[in-house]
Amino acid sequence: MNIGIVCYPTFGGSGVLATELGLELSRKGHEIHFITYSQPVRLELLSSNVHFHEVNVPEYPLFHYQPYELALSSKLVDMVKIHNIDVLHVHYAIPHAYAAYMAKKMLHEEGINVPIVTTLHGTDVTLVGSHPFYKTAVTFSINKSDAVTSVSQNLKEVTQRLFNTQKEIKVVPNFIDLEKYKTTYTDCDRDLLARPEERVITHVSNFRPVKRIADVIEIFYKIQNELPAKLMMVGEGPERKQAEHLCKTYNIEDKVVFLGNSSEVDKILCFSDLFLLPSETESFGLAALEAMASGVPVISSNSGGIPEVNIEGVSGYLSPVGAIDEMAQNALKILKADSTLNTFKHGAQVTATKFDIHKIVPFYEAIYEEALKNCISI
Ligand code: GMT
Repeated sequence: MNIGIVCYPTFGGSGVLATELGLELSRKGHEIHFITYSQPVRLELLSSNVHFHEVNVPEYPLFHYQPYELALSSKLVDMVKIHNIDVLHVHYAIPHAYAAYMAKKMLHEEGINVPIVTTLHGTDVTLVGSHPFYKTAVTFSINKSDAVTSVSQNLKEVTQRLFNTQKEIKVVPNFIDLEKYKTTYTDCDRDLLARPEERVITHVSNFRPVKRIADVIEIFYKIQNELPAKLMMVGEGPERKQAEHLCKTYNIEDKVVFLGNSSEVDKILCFSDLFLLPSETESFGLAALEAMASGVPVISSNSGGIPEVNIEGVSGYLSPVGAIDEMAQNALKILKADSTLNTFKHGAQVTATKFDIHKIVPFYEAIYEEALKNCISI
């Protein structure tokens, strides 16, 4: 199949997932066309069946806001025609599903019928999409997609509730390429970052308020009061400054390493002992799954789709949002004895196998096939 993938090309989970999906589909013999405003960060290599088409939005002084969805829909029309794209898979409803609908409509005028598969990733529904300024267009885009998927059962239920839509939503969870997370402790530069007796605790995110970065620091503060530990903060975002300030206030600056964005998260995870994800909400928590695949147990909040990924007492522990004391106590329960830590490491790795890329990607292929068969004519 010739598949067009539209996504945000950044470090965010939706872009990472869309990129890994495209790469796996290409390995399975499909022709993949990434269509977005810059080359996706995890797309290091293009090959004979992986292509990247840049969407350009020319600056024009009259426009206070540059019309990205207009440029994207024009580009989609061109790419579908030039590359005979069979199906368009758009990740994140805003504005991708909307732009794809416009492209579909324009193509229809020329006698070309292309199905649109929309994957909802979370904040496109929970935080942004349900805002009254966007809700009408997002509801329309969901209803007009040929197929809609969500990354967790929880996100499906939230979408149906918030958008009052009868549209069938298929749950296709995030997945992981387990091969990539097989690096062993000895392959990593642990010595550069922590002493042998220190437990290594890691957090990876885009440091948005929804991640509750202050909770990460406070949980770590309580942990390091009880045992030697280091905190690896991976990512960039609006809350980073405040987090650095908090470390100063708690006088733990020497124990917290801010590593910035990294495309080698697996190399940091391979020497981590614990992952913290105390998010306000999380449709799935791909970052937690990446940690688990590396054998890193997870201390998380119990909101959104996280309980579908992190299993209480097996891969880690879950607590109500903001329950910092409980999260720190649970972390210590895991970290204090090597034997307990090893049991949880094993539990995390086994739980992650449920989301093996080879089990999940065929669901998307089946959805494309079905969408092609039943493409809604407009
Ligand atoms: O977590 C983020 O802020 C990034 C965000 C995105 O849209 O890129 O991630 C969302 O999609 C991921 C992939 O499906 C999910 O694993 C994340 O849980 C979800 N984030 C939230 O719901 C906050």
